[in-house]
Amino acid sequence: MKRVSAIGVATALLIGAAPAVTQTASADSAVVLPTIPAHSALRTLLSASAARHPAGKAERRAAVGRGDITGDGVGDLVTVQSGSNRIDVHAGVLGGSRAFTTSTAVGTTGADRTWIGQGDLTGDGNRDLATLSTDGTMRISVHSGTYNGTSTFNPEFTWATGWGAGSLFTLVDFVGKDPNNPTELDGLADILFRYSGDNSYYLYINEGLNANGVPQLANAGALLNSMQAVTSVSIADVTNDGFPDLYMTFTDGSARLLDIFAEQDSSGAWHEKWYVLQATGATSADVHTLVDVTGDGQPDLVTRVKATGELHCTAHAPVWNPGAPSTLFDPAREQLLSSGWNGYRLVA
Ligand SMILES: [Ca+2]
Ligand SMILES: [Ca+2]
Ligand SMILES: [Ca+2]
Repeated sequence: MKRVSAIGVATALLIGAAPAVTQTASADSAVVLPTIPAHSALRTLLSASAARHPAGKAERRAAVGRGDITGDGVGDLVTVQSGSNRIDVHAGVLGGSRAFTTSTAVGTTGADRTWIGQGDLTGDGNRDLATLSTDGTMRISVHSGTYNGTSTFNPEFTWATGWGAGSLFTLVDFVGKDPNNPTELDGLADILFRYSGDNSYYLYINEGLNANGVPQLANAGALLNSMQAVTSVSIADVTNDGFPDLYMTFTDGSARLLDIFAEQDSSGAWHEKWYVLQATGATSADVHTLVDVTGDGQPDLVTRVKATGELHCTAHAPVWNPGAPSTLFDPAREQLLSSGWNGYRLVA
């Protein structure tokens, strides 16, 4: 694993030359699906997990908690308003229609910000904010520990530069920092992103804070190749196996799920599998995020349709059925949460 200082990210990206990408179209797909490179962090993860947990995935331990911003343990949304660039937190409320209807301004960000993300970068259980500027600068605002309007987040600071070639950023506790036991999540949000230089999806592992309180990153390399047809990524454990799954939408309008620990062969090795959750229409929404709205502990699908300003929720099925993947987020269960969301240029 290549260790990088936060400021060395851009250099690391350039040095970390990706393997040659072989384009292969899956037989059941009109789009190129991402593939896991042969000698990648994920392959290592799969084999390490098989060695450590030969009896199966039920032994893997889930995240200690995904954290939130308001402090009640229920996931929240963050937006940046068009024009004013005000940052609002929309409080999650379990049980349905009142979710995200109460908002609180927590600050203002720059007009040059093209992405905002939320995740616990410091490991205290409170989600922090990260933003990306058009010049490739990533800044973070650490949660103060108290949810209190504009004092909720400490002043932002520059975390790293050189991220301009990245897209589809996701902040999520994807692996634990202990290389001997990566499937035990550590509560530290890692960062995943597509690099335009090779269309691969990279994982930078959060190794915790340095003496100055700045999260340190280690480049774990490319998780996936051939990400060019992907239009959004949201990561959460929706198959209930204790390890995050990757929900993606594609240029053909499909929504698909990559379950990393889908099947175990007779030698104990794990294999990933793609599932089609929705064949068409998924890209009518421009924001897709996985957060528990109903309160059953399973992530629901929350989407924003910018054209109508509507925020929708599709409740997670009671049980993940790999034989009927389209039932996971059955469009028949889709509900309107609220309107007026077209005024936000960024949603996370
Ligand atoms: Ca909350
Ligand atoms: Ca935090
Ligand atoms: Ca982590």
